[in-house]
Amino acid sequence: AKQWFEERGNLRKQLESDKLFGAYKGSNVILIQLEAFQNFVIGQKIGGQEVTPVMNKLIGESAYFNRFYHQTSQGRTSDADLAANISLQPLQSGSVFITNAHNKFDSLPAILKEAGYAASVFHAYEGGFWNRNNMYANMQYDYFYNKKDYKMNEPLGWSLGDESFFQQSVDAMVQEKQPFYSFLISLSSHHPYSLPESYQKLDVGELKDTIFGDYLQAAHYVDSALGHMIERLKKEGLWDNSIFLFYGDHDNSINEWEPFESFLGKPLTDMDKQQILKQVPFIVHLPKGANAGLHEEVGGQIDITPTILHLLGISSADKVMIGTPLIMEKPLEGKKVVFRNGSYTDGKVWYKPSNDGNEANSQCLNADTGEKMDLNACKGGGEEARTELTVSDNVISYDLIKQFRKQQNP
Ligand code: GP9
Repeated sequence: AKQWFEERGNLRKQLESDKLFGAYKGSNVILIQLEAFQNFVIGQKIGGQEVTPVMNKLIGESAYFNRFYHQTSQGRTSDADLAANISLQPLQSGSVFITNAHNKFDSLPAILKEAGYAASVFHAYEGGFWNRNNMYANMQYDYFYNKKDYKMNEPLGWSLGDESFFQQSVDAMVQEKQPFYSFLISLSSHHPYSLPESYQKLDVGELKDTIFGDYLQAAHYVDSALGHMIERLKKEGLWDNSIFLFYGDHDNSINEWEPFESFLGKPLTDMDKQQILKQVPFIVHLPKGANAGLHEEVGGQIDITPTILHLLGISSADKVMIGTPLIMEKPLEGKKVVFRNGSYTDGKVWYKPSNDGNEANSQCLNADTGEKMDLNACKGGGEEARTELTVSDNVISYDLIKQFRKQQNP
């Protein structure tokens, strides 16, 4: 495992010669993880209304990744957090936040603090959920703003509405010494998505009172709350000196495809469904709207921390991380996104490992059409995917980062 991570670190080292390495040195970082937010709603309309008008507009002045994937497993929201802030794969079962909260990790907040940043995490729910209290202390956040720190002035669903959650979180950011890292985890768009009638601003027609219709309403509400947060950041003078990023944590667990098809206005192939299930948006707004544009190359949650560190010019060459930076002058060739079940995609192929352990029964599919391809086209990649999962599992299960560091400084 040590050698594998050293090689990955060397690759990131080479990428430091890229022009964007350090281009946003010293900026604040505001990263938002949106609950169950999938990519398929972006740019779509229902009943003539845009589902995500704020995001659609923001995309015009941001880097937007439309082939970006969540890499979660059973640990759901906590797995997304692990991938995004620690750049390791989740375990096959359980949640690393619960099973390995006392490990040594190279976390984004810890690295940023070493570089002189303040680091806080915000989530308006019980601090003990997903063992966050312990995990966040270990990740070295200065402070975890949880339910007890918020005024419950907009009770909604499990807790506080995102509108108020975002505003109260900015209240805290304004007080923070700069530069700061703020990580926010939203909650209002949690399954089963039903919002009070007065919150349902979209006319979803016959989807009204279905779980899918409710999901669209929830996405619309989150989009609007995010818009108000952006206005507020501008007013507080934080917008132009911050890197503002958000992504979805995982799929929405709506397992019937008919409403997706009627919403998207087309029948969906198996590959379409696969892509929809795994794709979450990743949108990066850089100060002054610089480096905006559509990125069609693949990326995943594991790449978020390396991307942020690259833009800030903080080397991650000696850190135990899987990901590679996604915002560079020239995207990395041969980039692959590996999923917990051993699948991977590079944008051209989609590899599906067999369930019976017999590689001959694995499938290599065209990532656009789903057409079967010669398995050899996925062979090397399938092996790389297995290795990535194994080395990540070993690092987590045997707390190897502690040992690596002991070997470096005995
Ligand atoms: C609760 C929230 C929900 O704090 O993060 O997590 P999920 O059920 O989506 O994993």
